[in-house]
Amino acid sequence: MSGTRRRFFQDAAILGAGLLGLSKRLQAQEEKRMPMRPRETNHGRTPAEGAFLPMMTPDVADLPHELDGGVKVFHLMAEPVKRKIAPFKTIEAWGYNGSCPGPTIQVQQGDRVRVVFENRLPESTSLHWHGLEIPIEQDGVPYISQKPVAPGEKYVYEFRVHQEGTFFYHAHSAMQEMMGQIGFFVAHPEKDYKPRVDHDYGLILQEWAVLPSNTVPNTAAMEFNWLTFNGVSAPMTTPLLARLGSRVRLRILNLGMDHHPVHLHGHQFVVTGTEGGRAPESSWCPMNTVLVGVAQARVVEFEAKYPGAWMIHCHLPHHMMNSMMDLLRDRQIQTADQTDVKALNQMESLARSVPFQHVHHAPIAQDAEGVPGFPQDAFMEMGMDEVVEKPETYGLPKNWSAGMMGMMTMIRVLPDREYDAIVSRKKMGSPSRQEEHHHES
Ligand SMILES: [Cu+2]
Repeated sequence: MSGTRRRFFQDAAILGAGLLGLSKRLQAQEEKRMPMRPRETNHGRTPAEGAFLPMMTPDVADLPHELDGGVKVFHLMAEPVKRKIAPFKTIEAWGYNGSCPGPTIQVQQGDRVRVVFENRLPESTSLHWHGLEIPIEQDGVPYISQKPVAPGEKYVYEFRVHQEGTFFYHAHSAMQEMMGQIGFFVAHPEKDYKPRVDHDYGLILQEWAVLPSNTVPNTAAMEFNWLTFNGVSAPMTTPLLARLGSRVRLRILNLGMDHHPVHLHGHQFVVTGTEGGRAPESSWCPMNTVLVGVAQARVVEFEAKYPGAWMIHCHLPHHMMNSMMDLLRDRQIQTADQTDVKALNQMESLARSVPFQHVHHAPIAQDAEGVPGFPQDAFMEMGMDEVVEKPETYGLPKNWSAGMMGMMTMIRVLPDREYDAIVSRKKMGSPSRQEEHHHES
């Protein structure tokens, strides 16, 4: 086997490996989130007066609030966070309330909001409310609008939200942003947008440079080897669910060093809003790929007309992959003196140690070695359906996870019966074992 091909065996192990399951804790949080949830979908039902359809942030919890004389009070703590972004890769990021990205804040236009902020980082920080029109003393810029919040100190932000739209909070310090300090701040409109949607989902786009044998992102790097939606790489990203025939809103938010063209399969969407709020309907035009620039949000809506598991992913080819390094778990691997058999064995032993139970690679031609350029994507596919199994993956085709890497998720458009079956599995809180999976290679 050629050296290049050997390298690809090893890369395959890594790229395939860069992927895994939602923690039980987060899943539990997701189940009990949104006490104000008025409806799951709008199928014939309308939300109660003053209620709104909450946005779901897959793999990230919502921040609960309490009421103090009509003021919605939130408690937010900046702190170091361990985040499992792939089965064998946990990074030491910074975030809020044990989560990276931070928990989602949802309010309604007109609300008065108080955020009691505590700094548990080893250095000073602050909170900036990106896109919100609020008094200068609430703007969260160190030295300009406030004193930096020192380690161990608290700071109280309070303002009325007169806007509607998809906003976010983040530390106003560049390196802290790249350590993961961001979260959604969604302001639902006083009156529902028209047309109304049945599902509302949020995705935060982040990128990380984590060197082999390291767990701490290198915030000075200009090249990124881990790409995440809501803090996890595919196929660890929890699939979005939509009823066949429903209307879906996706809010896509980017805070990193690159712009991401996010593409949806099988459907056309319209951009109905930006980080500045709702866009007039006269500006909507059909698309299926939207460029989400740094510090921007793009809100798109579409009718989920076609059943299937449809990809949602950044279309930059290297963002559809995970680690580009020769990295086997946390050690460098030797590529010399390898044979096909040894390389495959190495993939198998990685699979067992992670553990993802199955290593698959797609068939190759007999004369593959003789074709200049070979291999490209051969040997990158690694099925790990069981490791990333959760109710939302129930019923997907065998080895589905082999086709998902990096900044990628899917929306599963399901007829009522299948949709309801998954929702009831989520309510039971038990992942559903699928049929026995036999390893053919
Ligand atoms: Cu990208």
